Amino acid sequence: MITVTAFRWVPPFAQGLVRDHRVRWALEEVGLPYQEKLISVGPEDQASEAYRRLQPFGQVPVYEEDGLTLFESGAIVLHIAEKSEVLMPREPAARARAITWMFAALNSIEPHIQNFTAIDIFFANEEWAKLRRPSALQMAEKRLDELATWMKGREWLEDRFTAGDLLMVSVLRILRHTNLVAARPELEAYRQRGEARPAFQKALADQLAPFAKYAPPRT
Ligand SMILES: N[C@@H](CCC(=O)N[C@@H](CS)C(=O)NCC(=O)O)C(=O)O
Repeated sequence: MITVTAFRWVPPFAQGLVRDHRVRWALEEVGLPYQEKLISVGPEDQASEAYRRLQPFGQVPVYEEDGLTLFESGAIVLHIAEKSEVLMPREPAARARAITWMFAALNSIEPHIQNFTAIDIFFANEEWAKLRRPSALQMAEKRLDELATWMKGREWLEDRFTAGDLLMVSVLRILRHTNLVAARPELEAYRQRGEARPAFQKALADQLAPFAKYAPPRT
């Protein structure tokens, strides 16, 4: 049985965005059952020697399958995608294009979006963050504009949904605290198409379920 490690609870800003969602989504798309292993945010689980052997950086997700342990959501989604044509075309050129878009999502888009989002979520009141924010926003917007141009007249990044779309939509969702995606109709429609997939919705519900159960008591 496949096991995916996820957090038992995270603060609201992260709920629905934790990177195990991408892995759950991929598993739902290809129809592979899995069980979740829930860990706590904080040193007890994340910094333990046992967990670091699974995930050197103490992060989620971790993926375990028949003695194979993987970390890095992109690598895990690729591993799952290789199991089914649903996420990865068999034809070599189409496969290479799908993988290209996986890297584009994680290398060319996500770092800028994440950098900008971290400023807003974690450092908004810091003086340095106020100075840095405009240029971080500019870089994120540049990439979004370029992606929106590519998406004109397209339903998916290529001629069908692939693991590249799964990661790209996941990355765009990180900006949900802004109107940056909504302001670009091609990207907004694309995001909505991705989120409308039943596999996406199931994965989201499954990530959110423990958060309600393990929410810390209100003070
Ligand atoms: N590049 C990694 C990033 C994983 C990551 O950032 N995980 C976050 C949750 S979305 C995490 O575990 N954060 C806690 C921490 O870094 O201590 C991946 O894609 O798997």
